Amino acid sequence: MRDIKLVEVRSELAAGTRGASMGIDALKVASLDKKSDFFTKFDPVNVKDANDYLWRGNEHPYAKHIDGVYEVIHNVYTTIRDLREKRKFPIVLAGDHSTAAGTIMGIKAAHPERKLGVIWIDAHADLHSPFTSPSGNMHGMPLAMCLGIDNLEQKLNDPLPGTVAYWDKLKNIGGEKPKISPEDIVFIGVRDTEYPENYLIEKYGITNISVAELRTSGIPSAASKVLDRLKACDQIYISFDVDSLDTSISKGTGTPVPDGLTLSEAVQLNEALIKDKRVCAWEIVEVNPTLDTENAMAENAFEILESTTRSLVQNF
Ligand code: 5AB
Ligand code: MN
Ligand code: MN
Ligand code: MN
Repeated sequence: MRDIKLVEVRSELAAGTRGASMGIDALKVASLDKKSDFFTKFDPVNVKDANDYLWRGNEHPYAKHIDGVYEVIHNVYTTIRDLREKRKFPIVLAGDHSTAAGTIMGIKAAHPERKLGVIWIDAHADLHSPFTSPSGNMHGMPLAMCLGIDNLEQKLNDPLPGTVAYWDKLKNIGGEKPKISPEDIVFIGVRDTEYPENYLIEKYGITNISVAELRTSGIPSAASKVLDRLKACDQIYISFDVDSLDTSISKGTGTPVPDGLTLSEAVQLNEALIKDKRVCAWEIVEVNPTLDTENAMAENAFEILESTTRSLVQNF
C-alpha cells in the first residue's frame, strides 16, 4: 500500500500573473461542489510560502523575487526529503511551478543512490535560467535548477551579481551535484518554447511526446513509450502543469497555450503513468482561479487529481 501524504504549497512568487496561490483552495472548493470526500481522506502538510516578497519590490529583473523563491524551494525540499525518508508518497498541490525544483531536490536527497526520472507534462519546457529567461519569471526555470545548467551559450540577459549568487545557491540546494540528467527527462505536450530552450532540447536530445503523437499512438502506447524511455531510472517523479491542457479548458492558468490535451486524455495519461511502481511522487500546479470563470480550471484539475490518486490507490 502507498502511504500518501498531501503537500500544499501556496506559492505564487515565481509566476508572472498573480493569483496562483489560491489554486489549492480553488481545488478544495471544486471538491466540495463535486461532493467528493478527497480532502477528508488525506491529512495535508502545509509548506510555508514567501508571497509577502511580492510587496517588497523587485531587485532581480531576470529572476524575479529569487530571494523569496529560494526560501520556498528550500522549504519544499526539506518537506519532501523528510516525507520520502519516511517512505511516504507525496501528492503535491502547488501554485507556481518553480517549487517543482524543491520536490525534485527532496526526492533526490532522500535517496541519492537512486537514478531519478522526471515526466514533465506541460506546454512549456521550463528550462530557462536568469541568463536566458524572456520574462524573469522563475516558474520557467525549475528544470534548469535541477540540471544545474545556466545555458550561457544562449545568453540573452546580464543578471546582477546578487541574482547570480542566489541562482548558484538555488542550484546547490540538497547538494552540489545535478539532481537529474537530461536523458532522464521526458516531456509530454511541450509546444511553446524559446530558442535557448530549443537549443538544450536538441543538445541533450530530450524526448517530447507531442499532443499529436499521443493522439496517433493512443494513450496506453504513449505511456509505455515514456516509461520505457526511463527504463534506466529507479524512481520517477511526475509533474503536471495544468497549462498542458487545451485552452478550451485551461483559461484559469497564467500561461495558457492552444492545442493541448483534452481532459479525458490528461485523466487517462496520468492514470496510466502512475501505475508504474517506480513513481514516487506526483504533482499538479498552476491553477489560478482569478483568471477563471466559475472555477472551471480547478474543477477539471480536481478531476485529474482525484482520478490519478484513485489509480494509485487501486494499484498498490
Ligand atoms: B510554466 C516562458 N517560457 O519563461 C517564460 O507555466 C513561459 O511553469 C514560462 O510552464 C511558463 O516566461 C512557466 C515564456
Ligand atoms: Mn510549468
Ligand atoms: Mn507551462
Ligand atoms: Mn504553467
